[in-house]
Amino acid sequence: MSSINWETVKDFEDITYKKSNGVARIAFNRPDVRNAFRPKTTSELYQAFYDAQEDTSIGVVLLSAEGPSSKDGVYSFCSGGDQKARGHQGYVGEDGMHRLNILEVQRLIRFMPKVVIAVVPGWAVGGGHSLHVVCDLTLASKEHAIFKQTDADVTSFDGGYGSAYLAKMVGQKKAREIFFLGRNYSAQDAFDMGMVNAVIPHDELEDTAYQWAQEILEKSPTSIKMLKFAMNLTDDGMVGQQVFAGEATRLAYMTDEAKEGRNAFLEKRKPNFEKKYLP
Ligand code: S0N
Repeated sequence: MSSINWETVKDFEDITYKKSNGVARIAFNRPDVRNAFRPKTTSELYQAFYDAQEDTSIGVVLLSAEGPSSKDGVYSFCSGGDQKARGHQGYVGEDGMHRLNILEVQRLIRFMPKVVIAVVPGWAVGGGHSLHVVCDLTLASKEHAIFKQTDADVTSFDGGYGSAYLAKMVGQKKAREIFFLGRNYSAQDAFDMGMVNAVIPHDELEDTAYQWAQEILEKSPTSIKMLKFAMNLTDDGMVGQQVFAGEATRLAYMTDEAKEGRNAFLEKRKPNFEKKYLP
């Protein structure tokens, strides 16, 4: 039983969203379908992640899952796209529109200036596997976590972070094995491959994730943000550079030079930068 004093932020249908002491917890809440996501789920995920990103009291986000299933007691993190919500052109929302909005959630996780930890209590499959890959850290239940890629079984595949970035993480041969054979891997297998940071006894999983978050919260927020963006940059091309450079600009705004540049413009005079060319 977890001792964390979570406070619900907002009632959603497909997810739960809570906060406690600098940590946000966003959790899938469709355990009877192994926490598969439909367009409503991804829309709610986006809203919750965006709120966590904008909340200056939040430094770490846990992406977790409710469970186990009421039908058979099985735990899951997420089984990817809901195959029942799939039409001929992709996943269909309640409004009849086809969307690929899980990729927007992936990008929010990837580019948000805060650490996101995947807390995997059970199955992490298909697009659910890809979500753990895109998170900054992954903690997995020793007893119940199973990692599996079914994308090539159901012709609903992630050719972005879920596969190509996974290959950077575990190596090309292993990534190809994971996708081409679609086997089950235990938490220990995933740890040995380098895609899981720690294997945790199931009953301690959430408390451990919260503890990791508290340790991260003791560090310098600017350093954590710049380190995350620096580590992303080499794999994210010009967008990675844009995100990193945006933060460099924000830091530059805090200098006397920046104040002088702005003031000179507003006062219609030439700026005096005092010519301090630091080495
Ligand atoms: C998770 C698995 C391995 C669990 O097996 P297990 O324990 O034997 O349970 P089941 O009896 O199979 O399932 C229990 C109940 O849950 C339902 N269910 C499970 N998964 C799903 C699902 N994904 N969608 C809908 N329902 C699901 C079962 O039907 C069953 O229900 P009942 O009790 O009523 O019979 C196993 O369940 C499994 O393999 N699941 C399917 C995993 C899968 O193939 N997921 C899709 C993979 N693809 C993606 O996720 C693509 C994601 C995506 O959207 C995307 C990504 C990148 C770029 C584009 C896109 C895009 O939008 O297309």
